[in-house]
Amino acid sequence: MKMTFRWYGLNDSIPLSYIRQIPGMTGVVTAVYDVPPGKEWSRASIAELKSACDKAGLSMEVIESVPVHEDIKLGRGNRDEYIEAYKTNIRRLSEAGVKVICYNFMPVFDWVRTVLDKRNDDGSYSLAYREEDIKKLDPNHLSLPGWDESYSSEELGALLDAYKSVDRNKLFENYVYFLERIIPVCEECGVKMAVHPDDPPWDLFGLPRIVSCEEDLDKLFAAVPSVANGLTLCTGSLGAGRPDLVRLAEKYASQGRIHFAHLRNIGFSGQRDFAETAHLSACGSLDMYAIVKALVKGGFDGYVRPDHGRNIWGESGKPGYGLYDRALGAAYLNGLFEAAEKEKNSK
Ligand code: DNO
Repeated sequence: MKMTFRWYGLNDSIPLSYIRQIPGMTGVVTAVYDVPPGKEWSRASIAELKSACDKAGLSMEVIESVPVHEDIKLGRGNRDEYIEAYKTNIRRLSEAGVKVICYNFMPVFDWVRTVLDKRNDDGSYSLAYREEDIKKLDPNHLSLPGWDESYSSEELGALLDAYKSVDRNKLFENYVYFLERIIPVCEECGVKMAVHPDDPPWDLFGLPRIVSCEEDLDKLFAAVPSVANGLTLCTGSLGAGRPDLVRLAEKYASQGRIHFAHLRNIGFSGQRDFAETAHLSACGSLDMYAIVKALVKGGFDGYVRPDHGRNIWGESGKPGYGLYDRALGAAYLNGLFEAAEKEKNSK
């Protein structure tokens, strides 16, 4: 296992030197943030990030994300142009030593929460999701916390309209079309794609989501069997759908499909209501030790990062991405891996 930490590039308020001081930290997970989806990342911007990481003594082997242009998901006529740019990005990133690319295939929205600053009893703040609050929202006039509103309301309306003719099957077809073109490039240059599951793992605002559960993942891997077509096991995202995460972790790890793991805990307060908690098993609904043991048992040897932390100790960090609670998460997860790996090796 290689422990990593998400870092939002040179504008991140958390310096690389702090990240380096977290015990066991080997590298960062980052991206070029100032290029719109579907465009090429210049070699110079990739090199700038890489050289900052090198100087800090941290690797840059995982990119999160190279976003997929909506026209690829919609299967529009000009998708090939965006797919070509994606291939170029894969090649350029591999030249810089990148091994894994985390991305998602969620239409329009990435992760969605209804609250970014839920105050917990201990005075910390967490991200949370309440289905009832989502139902109250008008998708055409959305104001979602954390969503950067990259579209004007006209653009968003047009996009939502365009998706009316894209059902689950069509979206899946478009997904396979994309993978069939990029996976050979990944194989050629030793890069693994690691899809991030839908977060939360159900349809939102009438938009289909097709990477939500075991059945979806099995279908995806059967359609494009190369192991370069792999998974980011995000326990909080997949876990919100209440699958047997322990079984899934072992199953996909033993298939060699898990290239990256986002480990975090959530606490349920209703069937589709949850809040993000501290990483510790006792703080939430997921058994993090059992999940880590299952990963190790399945032979997982990929990258891990502590996912979303709470805001604690007066920090007002980017929601989910402050320093302190993620550092505590990394220390805890390192402990779980040490225990699971030693137990495995002693058998
Ligand atoms: C949220 C993240 C996601 C993830 C993307 C990957 O905190 O886990 O935004 O980076 O879905 O493309």
